[in-house]
Amino acid sequence: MPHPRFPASRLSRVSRRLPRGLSPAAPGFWRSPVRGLRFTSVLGVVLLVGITLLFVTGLLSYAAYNPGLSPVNDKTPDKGLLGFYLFSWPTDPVWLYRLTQGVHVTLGLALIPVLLAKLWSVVPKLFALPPARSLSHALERISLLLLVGGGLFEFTTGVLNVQLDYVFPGSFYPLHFYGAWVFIAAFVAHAVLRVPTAVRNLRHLRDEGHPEEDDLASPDPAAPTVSRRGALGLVGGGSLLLFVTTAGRSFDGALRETAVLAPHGGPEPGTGPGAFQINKTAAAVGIRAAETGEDAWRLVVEGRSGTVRLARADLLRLPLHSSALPIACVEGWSTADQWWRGVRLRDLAALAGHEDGPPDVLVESLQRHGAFRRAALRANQVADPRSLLALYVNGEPLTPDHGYPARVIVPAAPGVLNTKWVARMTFGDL
Ligand SMILES: Nc1nc2c(c(=O)[nH]1)N[C@H]1C(S)=C(S)[C@@H](COP(=O)(O)O)O[C@H]1N2
Ligand SMILES: [Mo]
Repeated sequence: MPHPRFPASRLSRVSRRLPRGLSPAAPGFWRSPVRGLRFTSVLGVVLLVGITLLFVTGLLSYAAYNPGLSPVNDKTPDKGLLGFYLFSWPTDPVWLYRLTQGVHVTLGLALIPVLLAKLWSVVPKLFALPPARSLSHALERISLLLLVGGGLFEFTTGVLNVQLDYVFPGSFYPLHFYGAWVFIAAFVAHAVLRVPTAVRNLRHLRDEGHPEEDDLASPDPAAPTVSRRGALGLVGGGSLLLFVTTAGRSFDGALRETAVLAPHGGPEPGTGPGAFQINKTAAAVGIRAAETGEDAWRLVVEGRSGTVRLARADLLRLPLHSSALPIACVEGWSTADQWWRGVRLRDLAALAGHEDGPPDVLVESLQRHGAFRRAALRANQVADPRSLLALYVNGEPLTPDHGYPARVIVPAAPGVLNTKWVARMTFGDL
């Protein structure tokens, strides 16, 4: 019997607006008419391509650190078998890391709307009961948990690292690296199971209505407020917006200014020869002018034949060479080629007694604290004639923020290997 204060006509109006089932496990709870196999399939195929590219460029980035070379470079010491693919990172082409890491970070950010839309599109399945109908169903659901959890984890840690500038001191790399393997294992299993369905559904993208056996479509859809194509357009528009407000970080000049969402985007800092992106300023890491002046600073070079101490004036008397090389940071930003001038790393190796082909080198900064005060370079990087201990950039002495009095610059390497404010170089097989 209708409640006296709610006449039958009003009651039915109210109940029409309420979801039929109140529990999210009830099939009628999720009523968006956009959900369905086709919507999920389009997003799934985009993610299949995108995440594969993210995984490959991510593994490349890890390899670019040369983690097998020295514990100093190794951000993931217990990688074990997962390091099976590591190789000596090459020095050609000089823009290699600019490209791989620019793609990794820009694509990762641009895929966020696609990932979220994909999760939204399958969310009813995550609530479905019973939790498992059979062993294979249970396994599938566990793999889905790893997939969803792994995906959210990888995107979140990546964004935090790029946006907040090292919120995970030293621990971001293992988290992101192990997370990537868990995620990709679940992703491959999921892709193998689902790609055939997705492809079948994409063939009929233009058809209206829902394909047969569409277990993602609501059995009781609400009236549409946006078409499926409109919803896809929104997701694509969101991705495009993220793309155009991020990609500029990999370029100079006017294009960089379009990178409004990126922490190291926007206009170049300052003007003049040192006016290109700075990772950490001298002040930020506690480098004082008193320790970098002509009287105070000495470069200590150690090698087979002992120890050599050089003032900046001594370095300037050695043969100087120029190289046009970019800086490319793991955070995805990079600069165009800058003109560096300085002493070849291999000439410094020779000075320390390694005339017959340079070995690896451990480079240490004046900087006393922080993860990036030391880095090891492989013999192939030391041997490259373009690898310098730079004293000048763009025709002027290095600015304090770019590493005065001397910094390393190596072709194709991640920014982190280009140690600033160098104080000591130890040549020898590491
Ligand atoms: N001593 C020292 N060297 C360093 C760093 C640092 O924090 N300390 N940052 C590294 C990183 S992560 C990058 S990307 C480059 C950036 O160089 P730039 O600031 O001259 O652009 O410097 C590298 N060299
Ligand atoms: Mo960096």
